[in-house]
Amino acid sequence: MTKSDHVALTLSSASIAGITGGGVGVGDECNLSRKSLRRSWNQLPRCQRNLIIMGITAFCVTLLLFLPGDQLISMKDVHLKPGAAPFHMRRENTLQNPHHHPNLSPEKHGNDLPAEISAAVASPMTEDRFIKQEPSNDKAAGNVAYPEGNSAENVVKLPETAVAGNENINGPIDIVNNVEQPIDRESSLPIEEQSDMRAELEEAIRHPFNLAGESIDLHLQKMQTQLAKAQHFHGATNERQTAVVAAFKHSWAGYKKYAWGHDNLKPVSQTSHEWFGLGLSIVDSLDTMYIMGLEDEFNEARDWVKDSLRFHTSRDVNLFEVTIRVLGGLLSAYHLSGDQMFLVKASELGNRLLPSFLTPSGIPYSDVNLGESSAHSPKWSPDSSTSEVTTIQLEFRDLSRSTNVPIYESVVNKVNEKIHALDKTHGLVPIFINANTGTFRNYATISLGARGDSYYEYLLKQWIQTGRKDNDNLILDYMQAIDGVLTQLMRRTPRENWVYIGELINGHDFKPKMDHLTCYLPGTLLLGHQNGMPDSHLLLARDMMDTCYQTYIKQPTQLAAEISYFALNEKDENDIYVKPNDAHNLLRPEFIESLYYFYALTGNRTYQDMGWTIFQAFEKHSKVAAGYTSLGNVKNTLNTRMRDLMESFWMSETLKYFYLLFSDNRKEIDLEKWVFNSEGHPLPVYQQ
Ligand code: DMJ
Repeated sequence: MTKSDHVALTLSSASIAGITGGGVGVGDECNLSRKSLRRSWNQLPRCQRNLIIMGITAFCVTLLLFLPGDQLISMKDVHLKPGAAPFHMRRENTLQNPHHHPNLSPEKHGNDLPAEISAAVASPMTEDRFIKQEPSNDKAAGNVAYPEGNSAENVVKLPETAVAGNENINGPIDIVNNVEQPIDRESSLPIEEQSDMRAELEEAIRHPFNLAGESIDLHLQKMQTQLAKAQHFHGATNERQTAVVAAFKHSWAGYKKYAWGHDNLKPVSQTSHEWFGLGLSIVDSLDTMYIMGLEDEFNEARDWVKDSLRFHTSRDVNLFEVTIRVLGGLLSAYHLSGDQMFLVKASELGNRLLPSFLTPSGIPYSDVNLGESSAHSPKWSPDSSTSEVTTIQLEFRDLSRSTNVPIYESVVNKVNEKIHALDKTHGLVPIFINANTGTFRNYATISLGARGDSYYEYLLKQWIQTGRKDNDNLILDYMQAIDGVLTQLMRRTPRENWVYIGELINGHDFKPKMDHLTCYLPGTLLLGHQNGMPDSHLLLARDMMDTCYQTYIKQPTQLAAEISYFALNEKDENDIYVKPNDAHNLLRPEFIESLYYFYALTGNRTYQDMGWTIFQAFEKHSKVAAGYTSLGNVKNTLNTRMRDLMESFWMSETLKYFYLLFSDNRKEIDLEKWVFNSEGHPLPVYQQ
């Protein structure tokens, strides 16, 4: 028989069917056909054999790709014994088991993607560690091409097309990343200290009304000498400050009349808005009233805090928001007024926030139930926002220093250490982090706007709070991050040369988009420069001030939009533009905050004039009968589309920074002695 005969015989499916369907006994028949097939196969030219193998492989891959994810999952559930599947499938199996971790369930994950894609987004390092934890009989099972180390070919990479251009934080990337990764149990603390810390943490959670094993009151009585002393403020001294105080009083009156005890005022409908049920507007406004010299208003707010602020309701709250607004508000009121009641409340709240830190990695969960002493990841994602877990440190540290109880500072220092140890992109961080694994989400956006902003702010401010030590990781990370901003995120517009900070979508694709939130940066950069940071920071700060101001005055209302875009080249009609869906203004403070730092640190009154222009724009477009409202559209003076919400940061931050900006005494708050938290609450600077 010639080779070609064999080819003709063995490759014809009809022939194969004929052999297997003949009258010979089944065993013999199979042996015969197997031998004949093998012989025929061996006689095929190598290139034909390769072609056939490639064809079969392509067929199998196509089949797998078109099978829906749930079919894949059920397939593996049925067929795969433990350790007998490719590693990504086995991990998927673990994921689907809701008992694997109390905070993970299939519903929470919503992971209906094929297992391959889920596996593909896990980090290389993580993937490698996971493989090493698998049972050793996998190899014997013969189904796994087992990687031995962390070599390039062992790394499963996400295909570019799977993520490119996907910028929706609630979109497919979130689903893809609903993957539990291995837990990093490493800690820089020695084992005994770790378990001491854990015991202290659990003790504080079990007894929210105690400090260091005794009642909060008793504990604070014993440390009487260290308690805060009241600061003196003289009230408005000029017309502009008086106008700001009037704006505050108008806001407060509306809140008092229509929303007293609730979180926020809805000034158009003249009703209230509840978020956490913690009287946010009252607690957030305490120090503003104290600084403005509004004694009556301060006292009525104080009485409400004393008699009505309770933390035992079973309700999920956001750790970050409650920390910066309520814990920060109480601590600041305590330090400014010297009233110990605020510290008592802050201590109880601090204890009730601690369950967030009971995570495998030490990176806190985003949501905590104050009444139930439980915490979990956000409902929509397994990840916490990076800015949120890194913007609680000033407050927790201050609580420890004020009460002489170290646990609050210990838990946030641990977060600092964890974040410091993670790989970054030129010092810049992805905007999502997993509290279970302690790792950043792969391919997450890098931004100095939403979910990234105050990571950078708190690096500098924590360093200032703790006495500005040389070679401190906080300041080293800050300097590296600002270098990253300068080299990776900063751009100029083509015609008018406006400097702006863009974003890196998926961690690498530049997008010329800047949130209004980013306009806190010039103020922080200037504060850093004042404290010894390089001149490049100052130059960027100045340029950013100009750009942020443009985002206001280029709009017909002279109010900035939530998000601005910038021309990449001359084909774009305008150098700065706003898309219709981004045209809202929420009464945010960031640019006013930066104006305040520029005035306070330079004494240049030009910044006051810039602020006055903006203050008048708020008066014109946002003021309504019962307060000040957010707007839906800053692009049309005749159609501003009032949104009917006055967020607590209007009274806490925006009006406070306006008031301090217009002060005749630019050191009304001495920035050598005080550091503002992210919600505009001044806290004392410590010597170490
Ligand atoms: C405030 O709650 C804080 O300033 C926070 O850091 C960012 N968002 C708002 C104000 O815009």
